[in-house]
Amino acid sequence: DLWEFDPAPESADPKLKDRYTLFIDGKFVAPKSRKYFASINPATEQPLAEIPHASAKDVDAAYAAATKAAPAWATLPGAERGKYLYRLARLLQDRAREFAVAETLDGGKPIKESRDFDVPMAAAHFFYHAGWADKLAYAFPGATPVPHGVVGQVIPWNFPLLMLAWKLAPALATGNTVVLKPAETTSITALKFAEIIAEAELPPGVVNIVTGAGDVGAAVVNHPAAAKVAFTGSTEVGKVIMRSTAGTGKKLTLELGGKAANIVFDDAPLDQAVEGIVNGIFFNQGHVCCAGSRLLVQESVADAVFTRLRNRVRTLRVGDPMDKNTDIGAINSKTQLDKIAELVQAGQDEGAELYQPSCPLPKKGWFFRPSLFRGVELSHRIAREEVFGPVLSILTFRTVEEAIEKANNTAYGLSAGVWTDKGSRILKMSTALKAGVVWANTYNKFDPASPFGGYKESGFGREGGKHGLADYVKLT
Ligand code: TXE
Repeated sequence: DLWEFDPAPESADPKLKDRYTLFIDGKFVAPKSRKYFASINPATEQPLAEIPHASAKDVDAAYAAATKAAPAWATLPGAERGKYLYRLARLLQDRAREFAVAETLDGGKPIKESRDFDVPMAAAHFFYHAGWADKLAYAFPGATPVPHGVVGQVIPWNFPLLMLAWKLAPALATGNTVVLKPAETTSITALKFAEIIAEAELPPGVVNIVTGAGDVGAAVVNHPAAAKVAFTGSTEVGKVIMRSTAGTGKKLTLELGGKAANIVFDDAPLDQAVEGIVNGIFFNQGHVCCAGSRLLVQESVADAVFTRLRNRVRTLRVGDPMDKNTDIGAINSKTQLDKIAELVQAGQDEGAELYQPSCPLPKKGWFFRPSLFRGVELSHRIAREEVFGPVLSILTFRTVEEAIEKANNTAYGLSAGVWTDKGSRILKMSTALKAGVVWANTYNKFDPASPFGGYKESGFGREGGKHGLADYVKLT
């Protein structure tokens, strides 16, 4: 029997509809701690489900299972591993609607995004990496790629299912086994994905999912059985992880925060650019590490762009994430809402000019109006710190050189956007900008075949594409 049900854990709240279990060694198990916490629907502030708070013993059990499963998984013919990945992708497609609803209820993002982006992109990552599983020799000509063994992975709350796919798919394709921890505010789709792993009959222990807060994340990262650690989250925690793994021999990749410049030149198609700016900052409420949160606009078109932007922002629908017409859903947590409000206040205190449409907000739930700041200086906190919310800081420039200087004047370096009619300028900018991803005349365009990752304090390592595989193998 896969289900191990603890009939009366101390903290169980009878009001909650669902109680989830951990997934360890192919079994759905109650946490040894007997502790649970509630996952809250950010659009209603109502509890949705009980999530296990794993103890150190649960993390030990997960690593023991992953260690036991590692040799057989590593030596399984690549084509066989590929079949499992194809199965995961297809089973996710079969349950796409259920996953989209769960993602939206748990995280607050608009259903049209989880339905059209998160879930299909997650499936696409499994399909793409399934194709690599038996072709690794071609990815690394002249060398033999060997998996690290057991990988510890910690993921954030902004793209819960998609980040799980970004982490699991390359690890499994290359023959590693995994202990994964989702973020505490958004664990539901990861725990539902455990059901898909069981249904796909992956060998027990190949993937283990443990839930809980930062203490569980730290236990996953610092476990001696982890040969590699992959983390996506805040730069602050990334630095802690870098220090705690230093000298352990663990291979580490970090995908951290960002403060991307979205640069509009005066020869750009302005209507198209405005759509790209809106998508760049308001997609997923701005809870996006590569969000185009600094608009750099050439002075001669600054007023025209602002007017169009303001008119466009007035039409955005903020509210119930389950409504198919909603553009901006709920802010993921009260903590994040407070952080956004604090930075918006700082922007006003430092002298930038705030514009917000007067759209009504739902009475219950955590919502924030789309916000535009004009007159922002590079020294302002809203130009330097990651807001991770629907807040755009607008700066201006005169020359190409000034645009490059301002765009690179940040501790981060994850992504950037360039809007111009000149191909030569796109080429120049794509090498001059110190960012891992540079989009031209588009924004937030993703493909499993394209490597994604940062410069500077945005982290290191790449996810996606052939380059993403490299971080999951040793070359001998
Ligand atoms: O992130 P944390 P938070 C940024 C964004 C946001 C800020 C804070 O600016 O406002 O970070 O968000 C786990 N060892 N990003 O506090 O804490 C945690 O349980 C190991 C950008 O939610 O970094 C969760 O699973 N793990 C980012 C994951 O780390 C630890 C996405 C991320 O949480 C840990 C999210 C520890 N010591 C936030 N402490 C992006 N790059 O997309 C916490 N965790």
